[in-house]
Amino acid sequence: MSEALANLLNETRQFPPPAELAAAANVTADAYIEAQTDRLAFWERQAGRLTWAKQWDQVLDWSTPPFAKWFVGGQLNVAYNCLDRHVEAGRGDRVAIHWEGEPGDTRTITYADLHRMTCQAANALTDLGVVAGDRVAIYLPMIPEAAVAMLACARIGATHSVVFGGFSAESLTNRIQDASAKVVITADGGYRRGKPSALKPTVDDAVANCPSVEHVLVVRRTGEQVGWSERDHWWHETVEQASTEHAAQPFDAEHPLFILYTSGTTARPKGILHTTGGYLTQTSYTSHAVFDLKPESDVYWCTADIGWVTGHSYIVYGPLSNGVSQVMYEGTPDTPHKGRFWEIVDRYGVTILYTAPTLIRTMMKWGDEIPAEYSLSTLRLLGSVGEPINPEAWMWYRQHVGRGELPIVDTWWQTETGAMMISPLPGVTAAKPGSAMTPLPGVNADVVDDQGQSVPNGGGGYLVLREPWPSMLRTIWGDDNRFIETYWSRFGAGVSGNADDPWIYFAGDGAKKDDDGHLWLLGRVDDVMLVSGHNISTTEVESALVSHPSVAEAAVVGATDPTTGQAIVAFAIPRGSIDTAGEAGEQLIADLRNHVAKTLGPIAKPRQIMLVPELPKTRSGKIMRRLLRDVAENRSLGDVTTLQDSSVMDLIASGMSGGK
Ligand code: 6R9
Repeated sequence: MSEALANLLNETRQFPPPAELAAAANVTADAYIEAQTDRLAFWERQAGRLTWAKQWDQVLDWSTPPFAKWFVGGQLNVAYNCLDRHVEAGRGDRVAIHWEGEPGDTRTITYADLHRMTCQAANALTDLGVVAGDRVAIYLPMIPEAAVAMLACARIGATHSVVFGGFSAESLTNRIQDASAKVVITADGGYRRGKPSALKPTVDDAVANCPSVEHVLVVRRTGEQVGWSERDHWWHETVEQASTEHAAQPFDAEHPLFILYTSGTTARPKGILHTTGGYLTQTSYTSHAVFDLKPESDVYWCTADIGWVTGHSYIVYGPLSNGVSQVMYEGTPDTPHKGRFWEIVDRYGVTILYTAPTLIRTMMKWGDEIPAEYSLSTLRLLGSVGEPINPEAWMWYRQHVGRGELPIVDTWWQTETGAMMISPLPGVTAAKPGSAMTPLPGVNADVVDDQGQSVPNGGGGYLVLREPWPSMLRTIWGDDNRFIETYWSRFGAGVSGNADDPWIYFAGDGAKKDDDGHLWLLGRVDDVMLVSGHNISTTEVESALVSHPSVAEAAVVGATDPTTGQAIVAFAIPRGSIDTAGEAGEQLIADLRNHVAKTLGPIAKPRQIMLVPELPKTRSGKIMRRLLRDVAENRSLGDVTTLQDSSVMDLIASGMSGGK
């Protein structure tokens, strides 16, 4: 990484917060000072934003690293904090969820409604024999019952494991088996791209190989015919008939809240385990601080799927624990038309929008004129998560969605971190396009070299976390050794074996510090290319391509090359109106290669660029570079079940003829 190119560090644009937002912001620059003065006291105060049934005795127990315990001895109920306390405070009539189905059907669910629905589900699960500590798998579309199912598990102390609705029967089987889930909650199906998309048949196939599963609860969403067996129960015949009264029992701060398997860009999925008190403390605090949530007036919308950690932390637990109103949307952004998101923003008066770079780049590709047809005047804050956001995509987001004036919070975090770790504070930070800027108050992040030494400003290396944080993963479900090996054995005490050394968490991402010490994320270190002895980050070449006016989105991989070791192969999606037929395409490819060479230096000039209509992505929107490497090296494709749309690979393969 030390030789990584320095192009992004040339980014000099910087946008201070709007004065009005800064003046009324929930969190000011004092938070950094408070956290620096006494980090544990800072987190203790944030824990105090929640309602605890029993106060903790100790903030952090780090006596057996890397196994942390936060708020030791404390007890609370997560669902109580997300629902009951708002209702008890007289805010039951506030809308919790403005839900919109893909076909256009809508539901308005208040906090009191959500509380009743959750109590019913908690009672129904209890009737099915689920007790605290049991695991429940959730395989649902983006319908309110997904949030209800999660909250009901939390309410009775069952550990949920949400599996993306897009995963295959085999992936579902693996996840159910790994956690020995007792119950599966699913639906007949959901709506995607204008038509019903079945889920129940996948569950039937999966459960056939899962002896641990005693019951399957099925929400009726599409009304399509489904197969039925003795262990199946309709949600409307059980949950919706159950009592709406349920007293939430408090659970220990370290009680397991959920398992979530990390996104399928790597081989064997890891069951990331999160617990109760620390997780809720940090998701709740970061929602308050980074989104500047004003529950009495804001309408918040996170476009993530609930099957992704972003849906867990920033649809369910963070926003609901703060008592804000939010939008939840079932479907895809281009059904029935490409302005669907903007229509939703205007319809519900969305004030805060949290989405992913992949979506922003897709919107860029569709063209500026689409958001221009909508008012978008209620928006006051924009967020991004999931991948590095290229500076040009950041600028487009600010210009075409944010009226050229809204702050953007680029939030870096992982399934493993549970909550945001690095991000601007919207009322404080003068953000730079493409940079996640600084660790949040109470978070100790750094960039280190191969030897684990902190790099100076201007240097690059590996992103690490130097101190435990409240919402950190506690282990990999059933595999403490893999937990230690994966995250704690690259730097620090986990390698040296010296108990005096600090334990250092290795995030797996490359990063840089610019001359001001601001952080730039460079993608997964596995994706860094080695070209003629130079380390080049895929993110930087991608950003260079996206900075060309004809390119909306790009993915870059290193393909084995007999002369250079690895060679840079790029896949680029042209913007909407660009002509790519015949010679025009050849010319564009030549221009792009030169553009990269000019922006980054000749060493970064791609050997080959292919113009493609789509890129393969996981359901959480991350580009699957492993597959693209296979395409670039002409290997067979392996398992593509996690792809958003596997027909994409055919398209890419047919675009292979595109010139060198
Ligand atoms: C929340 C989430 C984690 C990985 C992470 C990094 C990438 C996420 C990012 C970002 C640059 C950001 N990532 N946010 N990279 N800037 N703002 O995405 O969790 O699905 O576990 O992925 O995503 O590579 O290590 P998860």
